Amino acid sequence: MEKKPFYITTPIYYPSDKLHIGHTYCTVATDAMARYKRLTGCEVMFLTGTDEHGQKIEDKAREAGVTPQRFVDNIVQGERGILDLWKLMNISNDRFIRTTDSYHVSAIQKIFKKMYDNGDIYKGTYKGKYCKPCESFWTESQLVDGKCPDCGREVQDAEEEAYFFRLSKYADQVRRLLEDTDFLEPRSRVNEMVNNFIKPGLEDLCVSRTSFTWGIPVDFDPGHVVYVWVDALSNYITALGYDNDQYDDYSKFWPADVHFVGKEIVRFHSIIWPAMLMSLGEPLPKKVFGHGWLLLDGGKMSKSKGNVVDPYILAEMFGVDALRFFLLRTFPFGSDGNFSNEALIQTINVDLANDLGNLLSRTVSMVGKYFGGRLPESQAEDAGKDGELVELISGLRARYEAQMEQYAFQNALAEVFKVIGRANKYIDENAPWVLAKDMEANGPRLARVMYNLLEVLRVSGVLLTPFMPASAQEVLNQIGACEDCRTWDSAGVYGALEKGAAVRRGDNLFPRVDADKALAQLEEAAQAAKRAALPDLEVEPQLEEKVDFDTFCKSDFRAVKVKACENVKKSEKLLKFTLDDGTGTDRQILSGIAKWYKPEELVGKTLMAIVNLPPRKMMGQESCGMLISAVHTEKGEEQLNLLILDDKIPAGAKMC
Ligand code: ME8
Repeated sequence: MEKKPFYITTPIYYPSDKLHIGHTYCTVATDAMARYKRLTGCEVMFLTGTDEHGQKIEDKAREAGVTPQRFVDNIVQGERGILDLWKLMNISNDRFIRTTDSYHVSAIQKIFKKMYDNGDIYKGTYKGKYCKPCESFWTESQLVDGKCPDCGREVQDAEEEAYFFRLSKYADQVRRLLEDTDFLEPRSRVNEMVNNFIKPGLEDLCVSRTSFTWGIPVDFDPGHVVYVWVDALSNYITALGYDNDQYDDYSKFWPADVHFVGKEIVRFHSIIWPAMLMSLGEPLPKKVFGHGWLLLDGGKMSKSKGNVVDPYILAEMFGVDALRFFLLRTFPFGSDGNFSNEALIQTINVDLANDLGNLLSRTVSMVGKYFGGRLPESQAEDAGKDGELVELISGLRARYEAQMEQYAFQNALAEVFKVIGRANKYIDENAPWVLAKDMEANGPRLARVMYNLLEVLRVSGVLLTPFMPASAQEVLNQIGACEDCRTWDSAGVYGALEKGAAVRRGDNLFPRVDADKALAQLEEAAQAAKRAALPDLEVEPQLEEKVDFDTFCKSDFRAVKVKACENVKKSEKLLKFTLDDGTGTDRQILSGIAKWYKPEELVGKTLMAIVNLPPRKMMGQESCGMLISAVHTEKGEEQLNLLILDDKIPAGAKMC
């Protein structure tokens, strides 16, 4: 029988800082859902990745003294980077997209062009607020108390040429989608979207920038880069092969079954993304689910507040499965939840060590002690004593499924742990140690008691697999579950385990955590991390990527003489040069070196420039090339020295 396709995604993460427990939460939830769907027999496509363009990344790379590409490569692929974290957390994604992947880049250019050609993207003027010291544009709504959200300083009115997407055209269609269908969940988020964004009037969206370069160039208008959200949202289709030849899964997996996203980016996914797809004439995803945040001390974790929780430290101390389990057992997925180390330790001790761990170790050791590790076939039921437990086991899968289908991970796990709790009570009610005193008379009855306990462990083991893949398999190994009784089908019935099941005692899967000791260790680790307070991922000085010789030879480096030089109005960084490049026509280059040079000291000097780069606009003025300088860091301060040539070298002399 053909498997039903199921396509699920996480947001693609910004590789600007190390990921923290909040990002891990979202990815673990998606992983649990993907594994659950695979268990139920679907053919799953689970996509995650990284969102690598934009001004923020460009700025961070500059601070680190490396190219943006080198910077993101390090955070994505470097030691303890994003890929390492997902490996550690046992994330089973089928695909990983990076928005710098070349197939994605060219697909975005095609998507942008399609929307331009169909009239949904047009050229206009972006009017916004400008922060001079940060050289950043902001919209009115991004300002904090009317000031720059980054540095808190005064902003001024500014304009730049930009492309716009006719978002306003789709306002009614998007509103109907939100109000009349169950596209967006939890439903409480619908009112927020409609009241805060649609009712006040959806404005067209600025979808290109000229004030920085680290983005996907608009190929028919160089100098403009595609707005990072248009680039990022499209990842969900380019990763399937939309407008590219890298993959061929679009017809199978699109529309997505669900996008899991954090609540602050619901707006992009439930308004802008459907409108973009409407413009492209493509089907809409079936659902967007906006999950809550993990808070620390009541506030959002953020690098700048210094209150992020490092998943590496927790996974290393408590184990990956315990951490995965805690995240989904403790917090309702649609709402915010308060993270604390105390809650983590308590969940491990109560649910895992006490309830599940004890049930497993007691059962396995009793089967070992009373039956030499293998149950006899002859077993005696006692309908009165077994009925309730058997019924609970038989109906567990259906109750769990109902919750999982609503992404209610916490409730699905609560269903499993209700049965585990009931089984522990069943041990006390049936007192196996008393039955064991007279094996001749009570052997068959004792065997049935043990069998029922193994069945609880079997069904629970199968249903816990999406949450704790390695530990749940170990539970199933210890109770001697055969392949056929580890399946989704078998989890729906009582009695799938063969009667003569042989158990094999293994390691204590969930050791009790000594809370005081663990909390002290965590405190120490947090202090050590603060002391270290070095760059998040150390960016090692490395050589840049190789370029082939022919490509390099196309670069037109030449001597240029400075005819005039002045500060650019409203900019603290930029100098404007008028240059003689040997062609007989003046060349204008803007360069962000005002911090190091005064205009007057450069007039008459002979510099080195690359002159065949596409023109860029900075602060509304065209820059045709780039001056060459050497950059290094001294006592934490960036230093820059222009490459100044001997005056006797004529303008236009080529570098070779
Ligand atoms: O938003 N608790 O990337 P991002 C729960 N690149 N979730 C949290 C969290 C917390 N404390 N902190 C962050 C972006 N997240 C874009 C997405 S998708 C086309 C582009 C979640 O790295 C956050 O809510 O800033 C978001 O869903 C995800 O991590 C990625 O955040």
